[in-house]
Amino acid sequence: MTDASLQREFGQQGYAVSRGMFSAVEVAALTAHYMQLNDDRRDQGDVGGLGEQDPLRRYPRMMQMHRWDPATLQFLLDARIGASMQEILGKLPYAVQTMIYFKPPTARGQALHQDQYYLRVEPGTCVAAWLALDDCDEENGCLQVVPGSHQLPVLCTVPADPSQSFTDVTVPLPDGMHIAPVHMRAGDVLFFNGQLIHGSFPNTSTSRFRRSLIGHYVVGEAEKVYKWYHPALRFDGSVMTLGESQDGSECGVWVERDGDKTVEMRGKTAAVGIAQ
Ligand SMILES: O=C(O)CCC(=O)C(=O)O
Repeated sequence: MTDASLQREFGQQGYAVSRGMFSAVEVAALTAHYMQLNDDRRDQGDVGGLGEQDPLRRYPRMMQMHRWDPATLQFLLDARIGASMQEILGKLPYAVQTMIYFKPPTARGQALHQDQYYLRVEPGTCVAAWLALDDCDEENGCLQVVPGSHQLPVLCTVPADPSQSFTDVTVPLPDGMHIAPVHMRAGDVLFFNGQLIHGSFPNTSTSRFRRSLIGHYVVGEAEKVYKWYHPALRFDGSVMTLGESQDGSECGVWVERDGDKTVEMRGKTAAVGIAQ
């Protein structure tokens, strides 16, 4: 995809995939690096609420590794990601978060959500760069998106199904709203808008991991971000001082009007315990 079509697709659908941005050699090195980190620092992963038999207990998601791991910082500030972001957004964003998902065979997914619910960027929104470290499809729990949902405001959350999701909240979708799997090859990078509804279903494979390395960014116009995401970094690594956004901003609920579902801003966002 050319930079111009990346920008067009991102604008229309709320997401776009840049194919083969990272080489097979880079993907192999990153995968080996994070498997080693999992061996060394698994105790620092996100294991809250997982049962003894849960495969995610052995391979928990890790977050904010760029604060102590130079390889993750290098990924977060990668010039190729910066160039695509510049093309998509018209202005370089600030980097605020990293995550690695190992999603081993039979692991649960993460219920549908909007990242902006957590990052609470003001003004504007956040953007993700999601690097596939494995080929991914429905079998191993690829990312699922609701095309066009980036046009929606932030929705109020409801409880998620804990048999399918390791996180406990989701956003309700009206009947008939279309959820699309994003098939990717290792090395592809998916860019998506912080308002886009996305998540993933369980990994139903008994042998395939679905690892992904993720950077989250806030748009260059941002003045505030939620407390878990400081400091924000420019692509040259220098710190950009942003204010802290607060709990209690409005969120939307679906209501029926003239036979159609529409969103009304009737709720308030609550405190979020950890970064997501
Ligand atoms: O990879 C997944 O299953 C979910 C990732 C996600 O929600 C995110 O990157 O914001």
